Amino acid sequence: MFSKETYVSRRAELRKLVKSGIVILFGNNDSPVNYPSNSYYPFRQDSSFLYYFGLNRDGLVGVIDIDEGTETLVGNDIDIEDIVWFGSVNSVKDMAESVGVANTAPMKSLQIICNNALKQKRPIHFLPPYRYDTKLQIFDLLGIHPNQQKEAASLELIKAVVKMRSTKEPQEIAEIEDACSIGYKMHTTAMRLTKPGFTEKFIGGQVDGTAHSYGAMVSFATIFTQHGEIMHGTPSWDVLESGRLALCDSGAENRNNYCSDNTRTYPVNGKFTQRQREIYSIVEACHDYVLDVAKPGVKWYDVHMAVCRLMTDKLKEIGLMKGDTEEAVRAGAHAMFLPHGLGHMMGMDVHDMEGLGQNYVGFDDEIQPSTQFGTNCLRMGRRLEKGFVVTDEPGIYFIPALIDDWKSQGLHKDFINYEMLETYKDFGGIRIEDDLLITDDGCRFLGTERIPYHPDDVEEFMRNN
Ligand SMILES: [Mn+2]
Repeated sequence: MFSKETYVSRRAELRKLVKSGIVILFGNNDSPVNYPSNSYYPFRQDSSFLYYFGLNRDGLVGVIDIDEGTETLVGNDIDIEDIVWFGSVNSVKDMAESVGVANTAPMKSLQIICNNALKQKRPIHFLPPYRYDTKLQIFDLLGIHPNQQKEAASLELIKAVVKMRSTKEPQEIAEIEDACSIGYKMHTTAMRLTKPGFTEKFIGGQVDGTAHSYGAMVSFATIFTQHGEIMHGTPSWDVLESGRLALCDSGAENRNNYCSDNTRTYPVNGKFTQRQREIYSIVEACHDYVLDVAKPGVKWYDVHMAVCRLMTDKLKEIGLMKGDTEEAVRAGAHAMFLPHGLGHMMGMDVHDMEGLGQNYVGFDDEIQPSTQFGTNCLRMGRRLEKGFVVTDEPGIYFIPALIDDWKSQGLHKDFINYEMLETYKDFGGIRIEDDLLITDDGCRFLGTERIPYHPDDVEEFMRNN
């Protein structure tokens, strides 16, 4: 949690941006796993609520009446039974005071606040809800059916929140650096333990346990797999085999709810084969290229497309692609190998603010999302600004089903060497991912320690650990 002043000034800025009406920011509630009192642990607060109210407790709602200039923390104080089971916690009044909010009210008064605003036809601003209990709460309060709540969410509020959360404050950067340092420990733990004979489950569990032992949680479900070509390949019971590659995509969410997100791919037996090293070096070149070109004013969409062209050039050199590079990329042929985007915003959410809508977070009037296969997965296209944090995560994948599908249609056969590609069906996939901070005139990696990724460094690390 940051200082009281941080939250006071963020809310003041939000009031200025939204201009009029009532802003209601819903905090999250505990979420049951298999029966009501067995909740997912640890509790995860809503990120926008955290950004403006800083309080990491369930059952809270923040109300900002812009016209009247008042702020209210809505929530119920816990009763004696709760104290018996969970110990004492701060009162709602104390919590409000700690983040500079003057007023508090019990949860039942939220309906009265809403009824009054509705009667006066004042704008009520809320963000698109993503949890069903919040959707029900909004249904009760405002009478908007859950199916219509995404459309009914306030565009003014969404745009204001995106504008503020996109640019990270120095204290937020420090938190992301802290998450990256835990991420470093998670990844190097996996690299140290990866050896033939262990299961993916075991390594994945050690990665998660490393995050937990530093007081963090994972920023998303850990990916650890020998099937790197499956984008979200969670750890299976498969045993690690010599000669194959293991891909680990994981990150920490630190104690103040800031994330890291890195991917490394390495040989299970510690030594790349010639063919693995060839493909790996292309991904490495694409990953490093971004460092040279990402800076304020540059469209992330253009960086993504430049990486696609570089990758195509290099795949042509080894014979997997052919033809004119520009034409191949314009046609979308490269998506056979890179069917996802180069990177996404990162902050308190690992895909930062994704729930507010990709069109507002990653795109704008100037740059709209693409509908072409592959490029349509680019979550961020707009111009970079100082203080943005984005991930740089190119990859090359050999997806047997996609190869068969395109081949049978004769798709992009002028650009793809299907005969050669057939021999790569057992290869898997490679991704290298780091987190970038856009600076005054360029960018830099976040995290003080680099998880080894140059192929010689990877082999040396695995040999010595
Ligand atoms: Mn990522």
